[in-house]
Amino acid sequence: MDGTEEDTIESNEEKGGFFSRLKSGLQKTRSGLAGGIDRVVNGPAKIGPELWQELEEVLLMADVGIPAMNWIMEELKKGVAKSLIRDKEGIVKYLKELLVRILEDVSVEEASPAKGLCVVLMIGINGSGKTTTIGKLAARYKGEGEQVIVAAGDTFRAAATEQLQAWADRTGVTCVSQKSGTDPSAVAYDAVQSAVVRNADRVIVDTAGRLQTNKNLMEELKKVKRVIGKVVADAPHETLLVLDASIGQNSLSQARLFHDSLKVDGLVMTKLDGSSKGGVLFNITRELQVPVRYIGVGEKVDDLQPFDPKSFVEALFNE
Ligand SMILES: Nc1nc2c(ncn2[C@@H]2O[C@H](COP(=O)(O)OP(=O)(O)OP(=O)(O)O)[C@@H](O)[C@H]2O)c(=O)[nH]1
Ligand SMILES: [Mg+2]
Repeated sequence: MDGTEEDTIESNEEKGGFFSRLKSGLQKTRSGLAGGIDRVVNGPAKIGPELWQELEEVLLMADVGIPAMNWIMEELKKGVAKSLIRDKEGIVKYLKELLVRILEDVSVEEASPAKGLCVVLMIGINGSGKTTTIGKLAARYKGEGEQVIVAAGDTFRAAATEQLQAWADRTGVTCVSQKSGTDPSAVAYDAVQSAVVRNADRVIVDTAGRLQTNKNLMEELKKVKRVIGKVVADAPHETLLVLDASIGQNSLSQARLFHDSLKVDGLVMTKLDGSSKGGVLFNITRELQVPVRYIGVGEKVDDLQPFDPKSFVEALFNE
């Protein structure tokens, strides 16, 4: 066996590992969404109003949301009218394609610059998983050979800096921080400045996450964004909103608020492990037209992966 083959097998195994964790993490969402669809399709109703009604209910119960549900139902009916769907099994196949389409229609390439420094700003309410995600991302990019700096921009919560510093120590990246209570935009400024000086590849800026209803938070984050742009003209290259999947529809209203104030480039869905509300991902993607970039299925460093619409839908439907 030559090196290339070994590499392929190894990376497949890695994928398999994450895929099976994703599958087991999505178990609750799967039993609600795919399980519900399965019951409807294998039930007595023939293709027609009763079956459509039952499918609508399953989609809504799974947190897919009304707009996405309406679109899916319209497309399914069109599929039947055009004879693309001929039987009830055909419904499942078509529905999976529609779900993938919702996620793929917005999945654009990561907006990092072709070369040079990439600045990532991480935002989201408290407890959503920002700091943990930064730790996981730092490890990932470091592993790809990048020089990574993380910035402790959450100067509000006690121990936030220590938490990020611990991730930095564990992954062997530099953490830029200042004392508690410092203006977070000053920390971000310093971090980006020192990244420029050191010729680093990536800066990931952590932020505080008090409740989104707190207007000051949005103003503070806007300032951080502005200040970063003063050091590097087109930075931040990526503003990533971290959302806790387990809170279901609430994450949609959070996402709207953050997107309105800060223009989000991508989403990170954390805590998909054990959540029954994974369906909300379709709702948010479709409404905001913002792609999911990463998904988290656990607390460990390798429990974060770039988001792939097809594998996600596969994991949702396959036992
Ligand atoms: N099960 C699970 N837990 C996660 C995941 N991502 C983060 N967590 C946990 O969620 C908790 C909160 O994560 P943090 O990274 O501290 O969240 P934060 O957004 O930085 O919170 P604040 O700093 O308070 O704003 C921690 O206990 C993490 O270990 C995930 O994908 N799955
Ligand atoms: Mg934090």
